[in-house]
Amino acid sequence: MDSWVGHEVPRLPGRSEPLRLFDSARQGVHPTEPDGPATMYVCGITPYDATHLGHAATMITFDLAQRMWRDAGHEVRYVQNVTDIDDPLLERAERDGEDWKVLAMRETALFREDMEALRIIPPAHYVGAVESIPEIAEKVLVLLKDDAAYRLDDETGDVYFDVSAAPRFGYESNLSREQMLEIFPERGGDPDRAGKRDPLDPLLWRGAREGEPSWPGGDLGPGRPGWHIECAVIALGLLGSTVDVQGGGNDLLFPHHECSAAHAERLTGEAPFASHYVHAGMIGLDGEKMSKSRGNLVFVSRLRADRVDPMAVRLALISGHYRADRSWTDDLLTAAQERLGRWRRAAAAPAGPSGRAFLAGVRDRLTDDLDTPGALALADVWAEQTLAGVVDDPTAPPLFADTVDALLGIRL
Ligand code: 5CA
Ligand code: ZN
Repeated sequence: MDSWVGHEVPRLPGRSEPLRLFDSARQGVHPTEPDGPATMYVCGITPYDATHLGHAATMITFDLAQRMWRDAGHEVRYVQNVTDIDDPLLERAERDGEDWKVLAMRETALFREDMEALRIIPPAHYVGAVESIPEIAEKVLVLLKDDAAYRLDDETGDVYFDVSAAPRFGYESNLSREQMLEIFPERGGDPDRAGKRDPLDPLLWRGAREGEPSWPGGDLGPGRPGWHIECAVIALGLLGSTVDVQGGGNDLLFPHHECSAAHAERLTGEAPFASHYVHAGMIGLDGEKMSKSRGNLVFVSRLRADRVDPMAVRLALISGHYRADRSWTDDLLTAAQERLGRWRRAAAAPAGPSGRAFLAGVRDRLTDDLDTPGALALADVWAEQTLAGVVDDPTAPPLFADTVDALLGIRL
């Protein structure tokens, strides 16, 4: 499907050092080491509601990674999916008496507009689950033939992955079996389904049901794909057998990323599927996770409709570190609006303290696991000194503006 439209990214003098990121599997910060182009797969939206600030924060996180890789001289191959067929989408369409396809198209279109407004560099491939179904069905058949999957012994046609076919299962999330069993049903899993070999076995293919959309699955029979295999197959098809980064919010740590890695590794024989599993913290409102099911959402499109500058929204979201679960508040937005105003006034000044030193400082902070609070603090100091009239370098204000544009995605 179509991605969104990108913006020109200013080129900066010099290069940054290799980007270091926290890998959930190894539980530590490690350098990314792209071999040729940097490859990244990010788990995108399930389009049954508008983009909220949590989605936006996660997309901004991986946008920053892409910006740092580019700044280090890498070509970036970035793929993002849209889960445009899944239970939550069908349930919402049913509740609202709407066609699920129309709902998905509308919310995906709104997401694209939000991403453009937030100056997120578009992925090279923006891929729907629906358009990937033939490829997914083919890979499920491969897993079946390989004895890594099995058909339930009933009339449903449902196919499950056998987690015993993944000897390292659990390495990505570092959870104990007890913890996995607790989380699995909260995140779409069905541990109590009769006939499964292991309660943790995830669904690969859901056989056609009366009243539900289904697609021909060849030898699999008609049905639709499970969630984790969707991301594994899309990533493998477009990025090769391993990726530098698999990304998403930390709600995807388990079972989603654990299972998609297990599927991918079984299909390719190569492990780990991702060199870095990178997880963004949850954005909450008033101390609660922002989620469609809780109904406590702040939509990017709503803020845009209220004429809030998207750059202030972006700045507010990156004022905290990407890995921290954090809350959206009115004060956070007000502070970002004031900060943006100060930076804009400073960028318009005739001169300021060294732009090169500022650029080096921002590169240093962002290559260190995307330390945006550190980078923002440097920009605050630079702006403060400029506005106080520490007149020095006339090339500094344009370089300041280019640096925050290219590396932080904030257009002044
Ligand atoms: N379609 C699947 C991924 S394959 C999905 O999780 N969709 S989603 O619409 O629920 O979320 C889209 C992306 O935003 C995911 O990466 C998810 O981890 C992230 N996300 C969801 N809620 C939040 C939140 N409150 N804060 C931060 N990120 C979030
Ligand atoms: Zn995913």
